[in-house]
Amino acid sequence: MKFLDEAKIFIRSGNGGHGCLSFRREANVPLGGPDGGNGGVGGDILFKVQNNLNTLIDFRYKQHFKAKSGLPGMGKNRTGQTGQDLVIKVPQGTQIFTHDKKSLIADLKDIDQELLILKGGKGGRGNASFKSSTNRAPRNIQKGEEGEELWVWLRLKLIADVGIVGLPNAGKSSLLSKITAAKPKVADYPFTTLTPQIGVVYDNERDFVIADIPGLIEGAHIGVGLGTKFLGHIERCSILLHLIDGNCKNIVSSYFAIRNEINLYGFDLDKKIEIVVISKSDSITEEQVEMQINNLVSRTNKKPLVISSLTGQGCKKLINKINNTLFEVKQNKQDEQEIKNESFI
Ligand SMILES: Nc1nc2c(ncn2[C@@H]2O[C@H](COP(=O)(O)OP(=O)(O)OP(=O)(O)O)[C@@H](O)[C@H]2O)c(=O)[nH]1
Ligand SMILES: [Mg+2]
Repeated sequence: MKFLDEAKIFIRSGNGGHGCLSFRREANVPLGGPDGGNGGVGGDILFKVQNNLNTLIDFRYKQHFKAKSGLPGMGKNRTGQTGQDLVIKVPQGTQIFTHDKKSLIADLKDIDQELLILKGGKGGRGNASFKSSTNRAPRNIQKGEEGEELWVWLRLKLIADVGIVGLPNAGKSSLLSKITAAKPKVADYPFTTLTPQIGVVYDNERDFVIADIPGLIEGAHIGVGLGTKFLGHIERCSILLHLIDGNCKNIVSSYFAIRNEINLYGFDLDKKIEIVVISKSDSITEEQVEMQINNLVSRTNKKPLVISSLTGQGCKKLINKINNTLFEVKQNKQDEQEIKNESFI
């Protein structure tokens, strides 16, 4: 799966129903008069922010969205049925742009926020509504108004739950491809990954989104390597997964090289929960693993997890750890919100 943060879709509101041409016809009622009802209003196109969505992937499979048209008016002064609105569900943070991507139509920031984008066409007037003192039997009707249509771009700033950070070649993309369906480029040279990649980990309905960004090197914050321009993609993550190559000569300096860049970047990135992971365990001996762990713990007090994306060793444990941590983060956020609400009362 490619990093999907854009989708182009076609939207169309419903047409209004036509007005009806009809006259009252009943036994013993001569000159019954006009009784054609108005057409129904066409359905609107609305966008709604949905809590459990994280990507725009659904729009890869469906690009055309049309609201229902209003039905025509009928005799006996009956108004046509209103066309049903179409509510398009999008993830929080979705922005809607015009087809040329030049102007922003809407910025959907809040959960449950709902926004009307295209209004359905008005229903046409039936002949009954044209009746006047001078024209008692009008034969004119009005057609329903056409719905509006538009191609729009949806854009989503990547909101991953977990962001993988690490030096180039640490095995970040390999991990992403091991635990998600994403197929990022993996190669034995630094800066293989040039743009952020995203994947979804499906774990017994506790899914989470994980982002892989290009490797960081010392001085990234002043633009060395690919700089820190991709760190923006993980500003909203709850967890940073700090991956360190088990083969590295000095695990402590590798660890601090990345921590330093994170600290210097700002935007509270350094306050995020960090899970430290030693990668490529299959390529080193158990003694070397032990040594790397001890070195790291003695200097940083961080107990790392150990994985291999090649054999899958430790990956399940890592997923559990991430899920439990995400659960705690959500719980804490909820508690904070409740405390805020209580103090408000
Ligand atoms: N033996 C072994 N090799 C691995 C493992 N994970 C990654 N590698 C190798 O390490 C090299 C770098 O892997 P990538 O996944 O591209 O590393 P990256 O951190 O995404 O690199 P950049 O995108 O350049 O920052 C590749 O040659 C991988 O095959 C692992 O678990 N075991
Ligand atoms: Mg990579």
